[in-house]
Amino acid sequence: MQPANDEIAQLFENLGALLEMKGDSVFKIRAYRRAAETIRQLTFPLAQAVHDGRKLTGIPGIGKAISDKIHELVTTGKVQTYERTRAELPAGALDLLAIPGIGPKTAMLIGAELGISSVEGVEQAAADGRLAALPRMGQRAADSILRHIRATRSMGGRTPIGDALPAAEAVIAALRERGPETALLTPAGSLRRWEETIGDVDLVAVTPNPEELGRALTALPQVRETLVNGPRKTSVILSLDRPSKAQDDSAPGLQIDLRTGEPGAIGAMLQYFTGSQQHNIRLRDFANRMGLSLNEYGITGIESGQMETFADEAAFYARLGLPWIPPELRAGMWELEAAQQGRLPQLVEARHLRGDLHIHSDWSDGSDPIETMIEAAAALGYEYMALTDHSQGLGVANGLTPERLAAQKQVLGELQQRFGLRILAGSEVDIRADGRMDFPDEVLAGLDVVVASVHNAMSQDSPTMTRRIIRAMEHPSVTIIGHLSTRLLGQRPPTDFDLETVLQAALETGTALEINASPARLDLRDTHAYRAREMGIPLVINTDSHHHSELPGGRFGVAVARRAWCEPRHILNTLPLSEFLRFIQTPKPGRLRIFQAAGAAPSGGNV
Ligand code: DGT
Ligand code: CA
Ligand code: CA
Ligand code: ZN
Repeated sequence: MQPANDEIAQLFENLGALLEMKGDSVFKIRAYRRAAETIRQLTFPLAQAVHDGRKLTGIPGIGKAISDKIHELVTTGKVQTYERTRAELPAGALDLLAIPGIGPKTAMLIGAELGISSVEGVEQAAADGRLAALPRMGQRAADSILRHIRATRSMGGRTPIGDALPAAEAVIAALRERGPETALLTPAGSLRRWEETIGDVDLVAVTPNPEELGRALTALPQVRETLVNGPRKTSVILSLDRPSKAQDDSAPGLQIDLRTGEPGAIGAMLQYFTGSQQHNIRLRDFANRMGLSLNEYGITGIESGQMETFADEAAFYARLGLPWIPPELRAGMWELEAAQQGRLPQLVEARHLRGDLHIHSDWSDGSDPIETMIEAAAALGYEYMALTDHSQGLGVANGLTPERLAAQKQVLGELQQRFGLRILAGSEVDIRADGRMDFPDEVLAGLDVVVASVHNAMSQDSPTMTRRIIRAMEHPSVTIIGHLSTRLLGQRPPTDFDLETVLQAALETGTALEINASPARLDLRDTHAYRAREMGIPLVINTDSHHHSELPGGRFGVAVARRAWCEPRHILNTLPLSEFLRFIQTPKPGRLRIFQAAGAAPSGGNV
């Protein structure tokens, strides 16, 4: 069994933490953390790259020492340095790090002095006074750790962006209404970067009355607990009233960190708290080489000691000789090189979408009549849409028989008379366990758009699932593969398949891949979409709407596409109607040329 990228990343993350406990060199520690971040974002399996003899040292954050350790892990299953370091430290010390407010030094202290190796043990020690009695700890710190343990437990970890963003938007709207005047009040952190899950929501504000803004936040009805209420920073825990099923362990909550800054200096603050941490670290190294140092207040000349402040982010980046970098790209990967070389993409935006090709009605498992869904698409100004109710095999979803599908086509024809947007007849057809389609070929041939999706037998092994998906792609009538991995964020893991082989088949067969924008799915995920885009595969941003209110939800899919560095030319449903029709009416795989003629030739990888 080859270690997956996530496992390799975790090893480096742990190694960094262990070295920090030992008080090792900060540079070494930082290098391991950086490597972990990078490896999590790679779009190819690292173990495979080692087997193929590919050079790893060109990857950002992977130098000789780390590359050697990856080789060691892949070839021997172990990293000696890691095993040795772990043996030197108290058992369970790594687990304690998962508690917010406990850093490596404290974890070490608790393990060594109290012999505690679990979160429950720390909670107990915090409650009975042993924790407060530790050297350099004290009652306040111990209380804060206890509060954090309890808050984290009731929050159950990270929150899917589909829950965090609406909650943050509601807070912003309420503060605008009830708080003091704000010249700026905007998300920062992972939310502004549109990460798929959010640890906590960071807000950055400019206001003449910071204390009042902080108080207004703590007074909102959805706030359950106040962690900090200081002059520059307020932290609270929100109750989430519409939690996704991802976190049903107990009452879910979401932490909000609100920070305020001066109007003339907010550029640096917004930049700093937008992160990512890895982006900031790389940017700081870049600035250091120019003789400049960065912090959340401004940019300081290392020799002169003079600090300059910036009213917005563009001015901040400009001082470093860089164009403004969209937050979605600030991952600490390739964005700095691209910015320096003037190669930043002109990212796709929601306004570029001209159609939605995955929409359900109450004919299958949607909750609205066809007409309501069409009206919602028309209201977004779309030029086209495909109605794609489920096929017969999906009994639970009231899938259509060929007869009902034919009747539905009739209805669509009649409705077309009343609408300006082009209504395409489609279906979301099950890919059966063996890769066959759930409708006969002649039925499929009569449809404009076929979205083929896996909905059952999701635990097949990788070779079987890979063959199954490829067989679906080889079908001449299959336009798009829907939600490729079938994952549900926080609820269902992705299926096992060989990404590179599947992507190659999509390219060879001229089959488009869906970026399913439903915030419960986000499937393709960002890194997979990144690879597909590099290869020149047509990508489609679909909402998979089951209710008319979901049609504007395309923004979550647009965010995935942006994190994958997609421009409009990489997204099939940004094509005008006439070109889109030409695409679907040209037989596979030749239709790929129509897409690529619109500008999306393969761009070649970075690695
Ligand atoms: P999250 O909350 O886990 O989803 O992820 P973020 O990125 O929102 O992280 P958070 O809330 O801890 O911090 C917000 C931003 O503040 C982060 O993206 C970068 C910046 N930041 C925080 N701590 C550090 C740090 O120790 N060093 C640097 N360079 N930046 C930091
Ligand atoms: Ca955050
Ligand atoms: Ca935060
Ligand atoms: Zn589906």
